[in-house]
Amino acid sequence: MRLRSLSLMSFAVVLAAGSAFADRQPNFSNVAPKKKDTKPSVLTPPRTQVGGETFATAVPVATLPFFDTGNTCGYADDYYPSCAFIGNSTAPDVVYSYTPTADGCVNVSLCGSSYDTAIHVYGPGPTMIACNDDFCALQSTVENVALVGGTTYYFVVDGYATDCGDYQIEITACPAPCSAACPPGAILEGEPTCANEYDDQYNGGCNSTPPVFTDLECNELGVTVCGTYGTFSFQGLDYRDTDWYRFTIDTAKNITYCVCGSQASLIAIVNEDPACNIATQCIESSNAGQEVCCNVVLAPGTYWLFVATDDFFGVPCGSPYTFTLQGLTCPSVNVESTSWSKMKNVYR
Ligand SMILES: [Ca+2]
Ligand SMILES: [Ca+2]
Ligand SMILES: [Ca+2]
Ligand SMILES: [Ca+2]
Repeated sequence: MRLRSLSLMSFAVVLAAGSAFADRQPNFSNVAPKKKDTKPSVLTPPRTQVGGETFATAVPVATLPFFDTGNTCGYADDYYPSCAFIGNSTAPDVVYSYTPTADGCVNVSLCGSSYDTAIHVYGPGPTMIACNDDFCALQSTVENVALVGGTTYYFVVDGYATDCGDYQIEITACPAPCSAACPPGAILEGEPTCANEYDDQYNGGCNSTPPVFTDLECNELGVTVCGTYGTFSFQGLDYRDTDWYRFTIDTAKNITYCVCGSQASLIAIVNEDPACNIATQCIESSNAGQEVCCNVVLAPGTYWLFVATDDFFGVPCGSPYTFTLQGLTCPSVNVESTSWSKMKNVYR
């Protein structure tokens, strides 16, 4: 399973539940949370049994995107999702096959299924190349599965332990990569490149003392900012560079915040709060080189944009990202309302 996706999901759930600030704050922190035990990722060869739907009788996928529904309960247990269960999982499974004509990459989602699913992917032959148990609650997704043209791959819809039920499978091509290269005319972040023992007092937002932000000015054409981020160690702990930008709107505006990060990124739009009680308008994560956007209609007020690496270690400092902010139009001068009053007087 992809840990960052999982942590994001728990974060979103925590936010929705509106629990105490103390529970939420670590998710925007620049310091890594304590490591959790994870399931072993040892790949086990598929455990083939007699009968049932197998690689040999897999349902072929002709083109992407592909969507199908079904129920696994009537099938035999032929394959073993080593990421989903330690021990003798006997959940029945269904197999789809796909032979891309060219090299590419797919995302496979079982979100929308009604039981505790697992997804595992094989190819060439019995080589497991991806496996996920829980991504969207108890349902499963694998992302960015690299495929080689001309090779046949097998997607196994499976269950946790002995679980079976109604499933939905969606196989889509990965989004086209974005470029984190800085376009001409963009605003440069200007923060020093992080390094071990770096202390971010530049735009560390609620992770700086006192909180500090980079202010963004309104621009009818949109705001483009080029910045850098990364991870480092500080007094023996894992940290990441978090960048917080601030803007104010005087009327409700439709704001679109899109980030292209060279690394897996976490982005958010946060309500300003002097006490740093984090309440998000939007939170999203992305894989490296894939654009991620927040689009929300915001009430008048001041907001923070958050961007950081999704990981707390292993990301080089100085890794670039570029973001655009659309909708941060300038306050209208009071001419319109005056004219409207005059108009009303004219037609009264
Ligand atoms: Ca199975
Ligand atoms: Ca599951
Ligand atoms: Ca930075
Ligand atoms: Ca920073």
